[in-house]
Amino acid sequence: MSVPDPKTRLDRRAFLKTLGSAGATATFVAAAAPQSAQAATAESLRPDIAAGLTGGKWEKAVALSTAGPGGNLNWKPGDSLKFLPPEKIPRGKAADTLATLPKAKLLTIYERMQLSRKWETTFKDLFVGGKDGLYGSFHPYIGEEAIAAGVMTALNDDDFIASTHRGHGHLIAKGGDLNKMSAEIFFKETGYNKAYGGSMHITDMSKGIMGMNGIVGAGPYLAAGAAMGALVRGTKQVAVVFHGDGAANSPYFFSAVRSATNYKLPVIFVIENNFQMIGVAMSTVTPTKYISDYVKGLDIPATPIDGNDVSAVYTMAKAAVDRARAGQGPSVIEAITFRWLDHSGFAGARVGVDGAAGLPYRSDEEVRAWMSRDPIARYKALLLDRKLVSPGELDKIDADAQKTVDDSITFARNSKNPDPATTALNVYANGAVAATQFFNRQGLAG
Ligand SMILES: Cc1ncc(C[n+]2csc(CCOP(=O)(O)OP(=O)(O)O)c2C)c(N)n1
Repeated sequence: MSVPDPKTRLDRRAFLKTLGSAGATATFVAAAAPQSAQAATAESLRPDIAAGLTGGKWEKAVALSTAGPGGNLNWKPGDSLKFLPPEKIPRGKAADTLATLPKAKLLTIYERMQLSRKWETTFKDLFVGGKDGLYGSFHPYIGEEAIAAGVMTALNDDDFIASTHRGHGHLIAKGGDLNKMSAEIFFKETGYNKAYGGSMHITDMSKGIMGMNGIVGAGPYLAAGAAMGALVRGTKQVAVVFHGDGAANSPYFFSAVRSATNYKLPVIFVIENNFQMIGVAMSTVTPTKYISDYVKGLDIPATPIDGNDVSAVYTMAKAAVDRARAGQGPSVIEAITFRWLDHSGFAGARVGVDGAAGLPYRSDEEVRAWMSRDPIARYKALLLDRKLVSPGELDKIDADAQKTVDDSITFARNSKNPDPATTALNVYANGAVAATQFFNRQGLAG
C-alpha cells in the first residue's frame, strides 16, 4: 500500500484510498509535520489506521491540524494566510470604507458584536457552572462575530437570512430579541419557540430571520427560495445564507449556487470557514485550498476574506448586496475564521476563561493564535485608532451589553415552564390529531 508523503502536497487520491482501506471514516489522522505542537502517539490512534498510514513503519505522528489550517493538507508548509493580516488594527481600503459609515451605525456594529460575545460567554459560564441545570444543544459562535455583524450592516431590515445550528450571533446581529432567545435556552414558555425548539430552531420572521437550522446544508435552498420570491414580487429584497465549510460540501450548496446563478437570484452565500466540522480533518473532505474555489467556472464573485475583520466582511457584503439588488445575481463570500470553543457544548471550557483547551482535533497553540485575532478587539482598535468614537462610549456599550444579557437571563429564570397541555400545539401537522394517533399507537388513549 502506498503511503502519501505528508511533507509535500498531499496526494488526495492515495490518501483517501489509504484511509478507505484502513477502514477509517474520518476524524483526525496522522502525518509528519515537524512544526507541530500537539503530538499524538501512534498508540492513540486505532492501530489499523496507524498501520495503514505508515505501512507499519510508525515513527512519530502528529495531529493534522498543524499541517494546514484545520488539517487541510492542500496547504503547504510555509503557506501564509495572506487574507489574515497580522496587524491588530485593520487597515486598507476596507477599513477606509467602513470608517465612512455614520457613527451610530459604527456603534451598533460594536454593540451587536459585544452582545453576541457576552450573551454566549454568559451562557457558557452558566452551562459549565451547572447551577441552572441547563441542558440541550448549544453551538457557540464566539470568535466568529465579525461575520454576522459585517454582513448584517450591509442588509436592510426586511432582507432575509437563513442561519445554521451556530445561529445565535446571526439573530443578534439582525436585531433579534435576547429575552426570547434566553428563555428558549431555558425552555420557558416565553421563549421564541415557546420552549419546544431550543437553540437550533429559533426563527423571527418579523426580522427576516428564516430560522436557525439543525440540518447541515439546508440553508442554501431556503435563501435561494426567498430570493426567488423577492425577484418574482419585484421587492428588491436580498437573501443571505450563512453556513459552514462542512455545509459547503453538501449537494444542496452546489445545486443552489448553480440555480441561483442561472436565474440571477439576489442571494449571497456566506461560507463561515472555521476549518472545523465537529472534529473532521479538512483534508478528508475538502479538495481545494479555498472553499470558494468550488464555484470557479460560474463566473460569479467568490472571494475568501478575513472573517475576523468586520471591515473586510462589511465591504465585501456591501458589494455583493449592491450586485444582487441590481439584478446581477449571486455572490459567494468565504469568511475565514475560527471558533474558540468546542463544536457544541463546552468541552475544554472553564468558567471565566475564554476559549477551550485540550480538544483532540486541534492544538491549543492554534486556538491561541486565532484568539489573538479577536474580531472584537480588532474592531475596537480600529475605531479608537481613527478616533471615530471615544473609549468612554465603548466602555458604556460594554457595560450596557452585559446588563442586557443579565436582564435576559433574569427574564428567562422568572418565566414559566410550558404547560404540558401545549405539547402537541404549534406543529405543522394537526397537533391534536397527531397526538391522538400517537397515543392510540402506544395504547395510551384514555
Ligand atoms: C444533514 C446533516 N448531516 C450531519 C449533521 C451532523 N452535524 C452537525 S454540525 C456538523 C458539522 C458542520 O460543520 P460546518 O458546516 O463546517 O459548520 P460549523 O459547525 O463548523 O460551524 C455536522 C456534520 C447534521 N446536523 N445534518
